[in-house]
Amino acid sequence: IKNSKILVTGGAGFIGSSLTNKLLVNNEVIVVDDLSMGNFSNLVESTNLTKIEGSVTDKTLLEEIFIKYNFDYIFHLAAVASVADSVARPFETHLVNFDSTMTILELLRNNNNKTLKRLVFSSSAAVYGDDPILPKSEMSSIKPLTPYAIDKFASERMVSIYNNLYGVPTSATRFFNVYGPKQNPKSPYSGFISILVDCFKKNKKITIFGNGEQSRDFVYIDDVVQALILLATSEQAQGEVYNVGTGKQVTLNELLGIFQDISGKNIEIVYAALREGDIIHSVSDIGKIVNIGFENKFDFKSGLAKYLKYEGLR
Ligand code: UD2
Repeated sequence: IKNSKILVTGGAGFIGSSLTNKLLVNNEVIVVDDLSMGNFSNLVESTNLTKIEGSVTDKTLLEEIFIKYNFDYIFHLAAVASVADSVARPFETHLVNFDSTMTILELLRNNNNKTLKRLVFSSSAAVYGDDPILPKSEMSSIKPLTPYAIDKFASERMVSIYNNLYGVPTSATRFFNVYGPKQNPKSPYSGFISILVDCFKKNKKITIFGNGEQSRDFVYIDDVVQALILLATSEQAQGEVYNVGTGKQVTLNELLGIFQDISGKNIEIVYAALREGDIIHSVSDIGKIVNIGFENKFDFKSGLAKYLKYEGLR
């Protein structure tokens, strides 16, 4: 993507800031973030960058932004990413995780979106729920089990329907477990790897919920940024949803072993009861996105090695 005007909601967060820093090299980027999990210090300084502190639930703010700018691309990444938070506050998180998508879609429909080439919505593997059939492909059954998963699925369907009915060009991703620099470890429901690194730096024990034999498809942030840009620019991707993962699963115990190998240090582990609602295994089928040109640049070991180098742990 070059010489474009781009909106990144949640652009100060983990995935949003990584994407924005990459886009800023050749484009003008407007970031909207309420700084609930993100931080503007995640972003590089650039004359191409406009930072707006505000919430995507603020319709007046979004209206003003859409009047001021004609975007070529929009990446809607702002969300309450904690599944547990959605269970505790279903109504509030619905405003962020679903209503904001509707607001953006309506603004685009009413503006006749003359310049927009693509809106990319970020959904989640949470839409698959706890169906034990693996790997999860885009054709797998959908079993959203939490307000978070319902809102992600509804948003993902809604952007597709605005594409089909109103000609608003959209695509959607279903992220598996994303990790890498700038992931905020502050919540107990932050990414496991960010919590592990944080515990390690602070000399704290890591708690493993269950026996550590549960597995996830951990995908490195650079590959996720690559996937987002691919979905924004691929003609074939218009109106479609894609898994973003590696297609490989790693158990938490394996992960700890690799972590200790790379860092050369031991980490103290405490075992606790399995988290309620935790799924045991999760892994993506990435055939669909590979078909449009995606290729992981990082496997789990090389991704974790790059992350630990960034953190100064190797
Ligand atoms: C991920 C997403 C979530 C949603 C979900 C869909 C992240 C951060 N969360 O949740 O937004 O999309 O997938 O299925 O990517 N664990 C520990 N100790 C800890 C923290 C976690 O043992 O201190 C375990 C946890 O019980 C789970 C595994 O580590 O078995 C991964 O946990 P997570 O919170 O990183 O991600 P997940 O898959 O629950």
